[in-house]
Amino acid sequence: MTGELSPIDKAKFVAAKRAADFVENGMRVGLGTGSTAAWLVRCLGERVREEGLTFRGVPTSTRTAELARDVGIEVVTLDEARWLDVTIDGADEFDAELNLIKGGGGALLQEKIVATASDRMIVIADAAKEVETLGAFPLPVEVIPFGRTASQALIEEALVSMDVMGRQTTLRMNGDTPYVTDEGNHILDLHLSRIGNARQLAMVLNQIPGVVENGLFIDICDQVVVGYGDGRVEVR
Ligand code: ABF
Repeated sequence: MTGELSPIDKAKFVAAKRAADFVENGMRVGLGTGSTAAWLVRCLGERVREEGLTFRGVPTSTRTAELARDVGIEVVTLDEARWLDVTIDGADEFDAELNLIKGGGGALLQEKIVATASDRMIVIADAAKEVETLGAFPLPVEVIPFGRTASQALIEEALVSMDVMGRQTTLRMNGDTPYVTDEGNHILDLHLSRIGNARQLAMVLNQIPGVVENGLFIDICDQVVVGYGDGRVEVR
């Protein structure tokens, strides 16, 4: 399944493989999106095929749903599962309090809904994702297409009033057209460099009309499985 991996892919793989061992028969499991989560889905598929592991997976994107079905995982919707035992997902950044920036992969809305409908959320990440203060990674904010420029202006105004460092906001593109999420929305990336008060920023952003959700995951993650390029894994 792995072949010859680069150190970064090895780090993602070993974190994902360790986290896959947390899944037990009969569980309902949220399946994240992104390259690290894709390793998780493949590892779980291997356990289904080789050990006869039985569980139901709730994917957080159409990409993950496709991969999960391909590797033999039983896929159900969140409404069918109702509540989840655990969600395992990647992240763009995590800090010492296990707060996160997510959404670089464009799936933050379903990821947040699924993670908050779970008893436990576990992040799998390579060690480069750890930061002292969140914000070097552009913060994704999902907005509805209607009146997007008005929402963008209000976000910029909010950033000024909060005295956040770096206030540039850019519309995520897919070639010549705006990137469209699974929910038919657009994504604004906020280039902030450092987020002093992530909790407050998350609340302020979600008050702005047109904003559907932001990529700050505060007090949602319970555990991080960190992988290193030499194959070591740490569970925190
Ligand atoms: C998802 O995938 C996202 O929330 C995050 O943006 C991204 C991480 O991607 P990767 O695992 O490819 O680094 O988990």
